[in-house]
Amino acid sequence: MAHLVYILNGPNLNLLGQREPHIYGHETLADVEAMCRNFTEANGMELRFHQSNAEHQLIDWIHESRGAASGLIINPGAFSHTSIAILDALNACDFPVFEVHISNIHRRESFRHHSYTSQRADGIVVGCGTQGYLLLLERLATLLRQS
Ligand code: CA2
Repeated sequence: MAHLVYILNGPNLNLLGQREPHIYGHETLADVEAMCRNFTEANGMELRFHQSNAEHQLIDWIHESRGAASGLIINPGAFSHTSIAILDALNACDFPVFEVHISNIHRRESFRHHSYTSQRADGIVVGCGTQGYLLLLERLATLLRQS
């Protein structure tokens, strides 16, 4: 059976490609989804790709992934810096969890330097643009091949 992978995106990531291209680039979230889908289809994986501006919705998707998914990649957006609730939900997942940030949060405002959700992440990619999603899918595919 194909491994199921969740990719979750937090608040304001629906605006990707529409504003602040100097920080987030020109690609839209639909472009990111298409890129991820190409990868998962080519590697025999199934993908659920979601975005929400609501903390509870992200938590519900994390709960849904439990018992169903083989791995999860999350860009929690600004919730990384605020949400113990999302960290608690991720802590209830027993498969590989990865965190991605399009921008280099460590080179930005100090309030972006700390991420609660990173405490659960098995790996983190920051500052590699939208390619970070693909780098983490590669990592997940490697881990799943080894398991
Ligand atoms: O670099 C990232 O991926 C972030 O998770 C993006 C978040 C930000 O709050 C985090 O600190 C780092 C912001 C989401 C994107 O917001 C946009 C706002 C306007 C135009 C385009 C995107």
